[in-house]
Amino acid sequence: MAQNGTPENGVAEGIPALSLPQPVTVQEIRHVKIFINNEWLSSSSGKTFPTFNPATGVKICDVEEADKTDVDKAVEAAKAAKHRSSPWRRMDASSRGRLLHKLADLMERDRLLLATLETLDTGKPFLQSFFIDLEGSIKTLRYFAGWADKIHGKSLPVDESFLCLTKHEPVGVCGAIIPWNFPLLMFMWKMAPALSCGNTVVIKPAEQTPLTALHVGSLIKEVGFPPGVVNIVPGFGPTAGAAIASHMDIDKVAFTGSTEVGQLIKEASAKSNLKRVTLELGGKNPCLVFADCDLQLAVEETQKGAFYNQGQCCTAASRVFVQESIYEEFVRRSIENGKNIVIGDPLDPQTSHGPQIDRKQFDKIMDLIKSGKEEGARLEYGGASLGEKSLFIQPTIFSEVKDHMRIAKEEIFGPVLCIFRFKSQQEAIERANSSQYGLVSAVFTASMDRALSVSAALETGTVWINCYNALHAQTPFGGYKMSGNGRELGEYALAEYSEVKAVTIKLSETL
Ligand code: TXE
Repeated sequence: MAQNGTPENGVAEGIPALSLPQPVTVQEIRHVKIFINNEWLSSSSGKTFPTFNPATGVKICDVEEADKTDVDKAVEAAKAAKHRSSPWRRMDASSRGRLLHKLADLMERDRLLLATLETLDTGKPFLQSFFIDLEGSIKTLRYFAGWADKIHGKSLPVDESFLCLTKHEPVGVCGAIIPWNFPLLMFMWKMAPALSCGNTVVIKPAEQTPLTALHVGSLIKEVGFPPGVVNIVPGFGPTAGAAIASHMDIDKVAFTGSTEVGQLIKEASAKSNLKRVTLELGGKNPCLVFADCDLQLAVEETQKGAFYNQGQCCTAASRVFVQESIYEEFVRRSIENGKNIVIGDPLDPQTSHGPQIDRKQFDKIMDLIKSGKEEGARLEYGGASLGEKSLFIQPTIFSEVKDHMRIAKEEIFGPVLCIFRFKSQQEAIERANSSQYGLVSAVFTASMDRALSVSAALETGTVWINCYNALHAQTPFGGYKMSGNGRELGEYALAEYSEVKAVTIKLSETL
């Protein structure tokens, strides 16, 4: 996820390790409680849950476990904070923007600590946390801070003697349910536009990775957001998450996670109060590599796309279609390139590949790798786990993958590069589109004509041309088909967090 084009897969060549940012030593995790009304609360049930370091299996700390009762409290706080007469709603739009900028400043100040916490909790390599997750989070905040006082309606020419004005108003209380693969970044993708538009939020981090969100809670308080504007309820999906999805006083929910849970969220919305829903779900993202491309660039970008964050990305380059005449060379170079990946302790800045998030994901990936071998794909590289109990999986490359195989159809969400063979452009487009998903795709070619006509034919919310994972705060992100509904980031995101009110005035006199 290059939210700004910094080193993605590890250490920039030639930079001595010591000049790189270094993780800080974390003696004690300070924020482990539920954050409501700018206060730290224990759970109503008295329960806590542990969070683990996936690189070592060692417990980091226990966190207070929010359930429905705590979600109700958080919603109560968020509802009061969005009331028409509340300090938040009466605040100038430009002051709202200033608070978001201040939050970005504090995240800059705590950047090393936040990157360290993110790495401890997720297992992602430290430099990726620092350069991608933190940079992307801060940029997202600043981008939406800039929008806060530029959100406005129109005056419309209408029939007869009327004047119609549109106004953009906040939706109200916005729920956010966050996954574990980009805990801080996904939090910012949802919170920043919500606050920019004047909403209040109740967010549930993933149960595997609550720590950076809770640290941000402390920064929200320090910045001086009015109480109740941001509330954080760490807990589990079927309890705290489901309570958000079906809450009668939550006006909108934004979810990133599995397609199955996305369907549950929509159903819960329909059965409760028809809250607005945006969903960012799975992908089975095709890359089309044409014979006229810059081959080395295509090898490196598709591989980064497949292995970045240990493959735990909705944008993972999971179906790489390579034109027949360059196929063997592409596979050969992919294997060579794979050898540069450094597997190790995610806190070591030299490491470019860490562990998977948990046992459930590890087992799912290993099962899919096994199915690839059994169904006749050729295992070219990797394919094994490292150590008995560890969650590390070698970057894995399969060639001769066929469309009917499980690894060609299911979201693997692990470090597995699947290379397919194609003959003609038309065939490649049809196979790329024959998926229930439609999140992102990529085209590698020297011909801009081809790139543009192929990108027009691809049924995905994003098409990258001669690049991969090029995400920016200014650019809308979201999926076609079962990859989701709605768009995050960019100006388009503002529409997801605003209601449009049409005010029509009868003119008594026309001159
Ligand atoms: O996802 P879940 P899991 C995909 C990926 C992965 C698979 C399963 O293929 O292998 O999903 O991962 C909350 N009501 N992605 O099981 O369960 C949960 O607590 C409300 C793609 O981790 O969807 C967490 O906060 N919420 C993806 C969030 O949903 C519920 C990122 C995501 O968890 C809930 C993650 C419920 N009933 C996984 N059940 C992406 N698009 O990037 C769970 N949750």
